[in-house]
Amino acid sequence: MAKLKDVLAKKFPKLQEELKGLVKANAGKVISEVTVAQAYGGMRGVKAQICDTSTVSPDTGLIVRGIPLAEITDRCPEEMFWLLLTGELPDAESLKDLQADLAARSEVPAYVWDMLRAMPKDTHPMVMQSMGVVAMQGLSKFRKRYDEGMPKQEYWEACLEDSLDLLAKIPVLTAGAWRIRYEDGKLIPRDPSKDWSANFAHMMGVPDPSGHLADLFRLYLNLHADHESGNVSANLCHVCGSALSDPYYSVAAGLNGLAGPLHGLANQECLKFHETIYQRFNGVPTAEQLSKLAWDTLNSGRVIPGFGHAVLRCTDPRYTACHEFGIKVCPDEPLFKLADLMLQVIPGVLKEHGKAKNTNPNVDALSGVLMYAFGVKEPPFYTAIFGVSRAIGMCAQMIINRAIGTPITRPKSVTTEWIKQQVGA
Ligand code: HAX
Repeated sequence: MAKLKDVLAKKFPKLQEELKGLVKANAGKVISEVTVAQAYGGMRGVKAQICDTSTVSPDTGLIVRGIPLAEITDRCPEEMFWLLLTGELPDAESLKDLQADLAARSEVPAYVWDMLRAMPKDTHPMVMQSMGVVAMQGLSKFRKRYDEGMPKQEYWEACLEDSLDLLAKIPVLTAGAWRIRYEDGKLIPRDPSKDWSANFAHMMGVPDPSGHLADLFRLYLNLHADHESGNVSANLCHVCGSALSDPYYSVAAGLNGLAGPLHGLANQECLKFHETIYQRFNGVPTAEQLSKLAWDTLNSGRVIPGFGHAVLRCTDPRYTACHEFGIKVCPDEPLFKLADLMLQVIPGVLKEHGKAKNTNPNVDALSGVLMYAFGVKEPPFYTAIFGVSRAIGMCAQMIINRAIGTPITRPKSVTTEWIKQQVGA
């Protein structure tokens, strides 16, 4: 049995030494160039940030510490956290120890519930989640120790402490937000016999006689944890944390980016898209009807949610894992059938349209459909579930960044006038 902190305490000094040597020996070597199109185009493809937890290959998708995602979809989110941080999967005893540690840290302060209850009834769940996280900033051990003069070598330990606290509390906070926003407001206490994701399902209180919702959460919260560090949520957390803002501030920054419709909110948009189609056609439309509707959407200047990706050029393996789950447990659900029709029709339409570089479905194409099938019928909540999972990756990346002394992020911006002079325009 190993304790996560002890494993990291052994690994980090070696990593620090290795990186020091690597940078010293190769400081001037060029690893990337930036074109004018990239500078104006969201820095797509510019290699200028380090992330060792995971990498996204355009052709195969997410690879976690060298392991393709498809090989670890049966693991639980706590194992994913351990893997992201250490590069290895925990043994059964070490996993139990981490789970017990999380359980002991899970209490959310009463003032947070008061704050959530005081919000207007129509507050978006992402606002509740983000504000709930940032409202707990007063608990930050990183902040307290920094104020006491903590030396740099100890940053990662304080960051780990805060991350464990935050990861323990965020499912409780988010399930509570569900209860306040969509149910009678009465909170459901944790069940000590259940693990992190099963407890999340339990505390939401959605009836789950088949156990499929708990299984779905376990899969979903595992799949969405990390996607290297260039995506909006991880990148925002990375930048915010680089100023030594503590994990509460930094994860909240990431969650605010996740709330954008081109990123994490796409799962809400996607389910709404499915619902609209289903209502309009009073069931699953024909392929021709769906194709026409997709063209109308594109011609009116809107995107088709759940398709395309900034990096991937293949079907997202996270989509594939959700699809396999759906085939197993709810193949006859009407919205699942519609999602399958979308899979057959939309890539062809996007190809003919000729703009999207990737016409395949992404992670958000199916997750809402599955949540809906098992009783979570409020699309605005889907991104908050994503947030519970993404906090895992954001925290893992932040702990490593504090361990390797990643400095404050400060790329150089240039003016359009400078670009014109540079290219001789
Ligand atoms: N529907 C319509 N148009 C699309 C499209 C889609 N699904 N995907 C890409 N395009 C368009 C882009 O809007 C862009 O158009 P303009 O040239 O007019 O600006 C063009 O095709 C080229 O885009 P791209 O290079 O292929 O893709 P980007 O890197 O610019 O954007 C997005 C990637 C994910 C934002 C994009 O594919 C999109 O908007 N998809 C729909 C929203 C969505 O599903 N988002 C979730 C992505 C996964 C994720 O991060 N989840 O959290």
